[in-house]
Amino acid sequence: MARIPESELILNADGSIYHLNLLPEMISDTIITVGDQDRVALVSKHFDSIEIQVAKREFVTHTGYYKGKRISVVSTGIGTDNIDIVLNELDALVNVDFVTREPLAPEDRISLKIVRIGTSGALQEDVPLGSHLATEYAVGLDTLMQFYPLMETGFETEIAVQLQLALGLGFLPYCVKGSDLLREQVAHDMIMGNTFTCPGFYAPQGRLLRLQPKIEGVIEKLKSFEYETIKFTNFEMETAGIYSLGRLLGHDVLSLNAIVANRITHQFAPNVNEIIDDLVVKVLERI
Ligand code: R1P
Ligand code: URA
Repeated sequence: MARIPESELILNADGSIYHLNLLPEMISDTIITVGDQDRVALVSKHFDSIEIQVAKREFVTHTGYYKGKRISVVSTGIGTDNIDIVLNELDALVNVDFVTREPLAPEDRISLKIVRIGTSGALQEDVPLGSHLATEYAVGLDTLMQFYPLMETGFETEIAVQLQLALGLGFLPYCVKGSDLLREQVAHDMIMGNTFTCPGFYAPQGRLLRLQPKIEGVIEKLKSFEYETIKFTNFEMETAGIYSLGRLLGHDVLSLNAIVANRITHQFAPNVNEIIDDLVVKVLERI
């Protein structure tokens, strides 16, 4: 295996990885990600004990025990550019030897279980505020997968191609399905949906404050987009990046969405923290 140079696998003076500031022994194989760093403590407050608390920039990590299970909670900040950092660094923590700087042999590699708990806006009238939605297919409307050799199934590629046509995009989006096993284990009683991961909160999600979105009627186009049995239920900003890098790196990934806005009925939930807390407890019990 080739040694990874200092400029590629960047380690801090204490040996921790560059952005997450973590040493390999500081994380569990079971990881919950949240977007907002202040939500890390809202998850770890349910732990019986907290063993590790580390913070750098928007990346806050708490590792501890919940009913005997060792779990890490990591904040990602917003967007798939941050997901690129978090997923690659979490993977390096378990699948690269930091002393020799060599990737582990395939038979020694660890597959992480990664569950995103995030907020999301609904794109269909019948996805109510306060509901919990598990993403089956995610479409990335960002360009992260222009830079990785993601292997998509024919079905996934066709969804991406049809969506490019429907929106008149100058680039091909990407489409990727998450882990069936993890979805069944953790989300069996949640709404099953398909998610658009957007490279922004405003025009990319059809929001108009003072700037007119360039794609006319984008909400209506996304709401009514259909390919075979697939319709899309919600918007957010990380899932497709997590699902793609999970597939590329060999980790088991699931994105769970607390629905806090409905873009069709124009409602926003007054009790976001409550909706998330209910989801957190479900995940901690089932993960
Ligand atoms: C936008 O407000 C943020 O909320 C959603 C989006 O994906 C984006 O990160 O998720 P989080 O609540 O997990 O941050
Ligand atoms: N997060 C998003 O990205 N969009 C929403 O509408 C709500 C939360």
